[in-house]
Amino acid sequence: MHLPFRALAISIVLCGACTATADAVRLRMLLQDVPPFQVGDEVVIKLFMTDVGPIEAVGFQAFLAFDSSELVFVAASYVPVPFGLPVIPIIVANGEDIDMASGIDIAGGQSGTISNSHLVTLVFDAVSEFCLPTVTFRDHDPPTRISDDVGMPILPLILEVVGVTSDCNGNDVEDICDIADGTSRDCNFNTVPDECETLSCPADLTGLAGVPDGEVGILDFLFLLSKWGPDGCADFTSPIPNVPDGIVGINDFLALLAAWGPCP
Ligand SMILES: [Ca+2]
Ligand SMILES: [Ca+2]
Ligand SMILES: [Ca+2]
Ligand SMILES: [Ca+2]
Repeated sequence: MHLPFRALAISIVLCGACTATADAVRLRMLLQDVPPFQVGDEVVIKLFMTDVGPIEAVGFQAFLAFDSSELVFVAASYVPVPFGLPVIPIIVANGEDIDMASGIDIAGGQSGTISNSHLVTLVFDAVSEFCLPTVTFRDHDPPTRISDDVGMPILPLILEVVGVTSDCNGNDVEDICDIADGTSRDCNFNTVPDECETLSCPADLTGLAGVPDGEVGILDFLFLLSKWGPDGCADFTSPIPNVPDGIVGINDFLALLAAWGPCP
């Protein structure tokens, strides 16, 4: 199943005789799966065209590169609307390069568009472990572009590749990946690194479903005992209230007893 994870951040601006990017058109890669990735995982990236106008787009060409130490190319397909006449009919990988180009199908009744459009779906398989896949717009002559009705590039053009979108702890790693690799804890299972949030009921460690249940009781008590020692999710306090100290110990135990009952 592909979840609507949207990742984009790293941008390249292609600009002819222009000075501002306020009216820039964009080609953006959006990751469709939730990172991190393990060997054998499917990695789907969709290429979108957005922010076009007032000049209508009648086609595009894109020259990509991927990291073969992370990914193996599986398949790619054009979306037949708004561009139903591929210039490069079949999208293949040539080494680490992938080329694609398509335009409007005039005979089929298509005309230029300013609509935000999904252009291509790319499918890869992961061949190593990584957080975010490395797929880029590579240098090429002619370059990646969105074209107008006389074949000229519509500029400025911003190229956006998959990048970190959620980094509350500021380590330049996607927070979901921080949690997955153990850099950050997520003891309340909300996919937000715990160091980025203040827990309203820190002694509510678990519940019948294995997640906090709004009550501090026997399940939390037993959970705390099971985690006794270093580096457990039951470490929620220390001699300084509500400041974890890396040890599940007597401070956590006493604070849990003090909080016994429904969460405020
Ligand atoms: Ca992070
Ligand atoms: Ca959390
Ligand atoms: Ca509980
Ligand atoms: Ca503690």
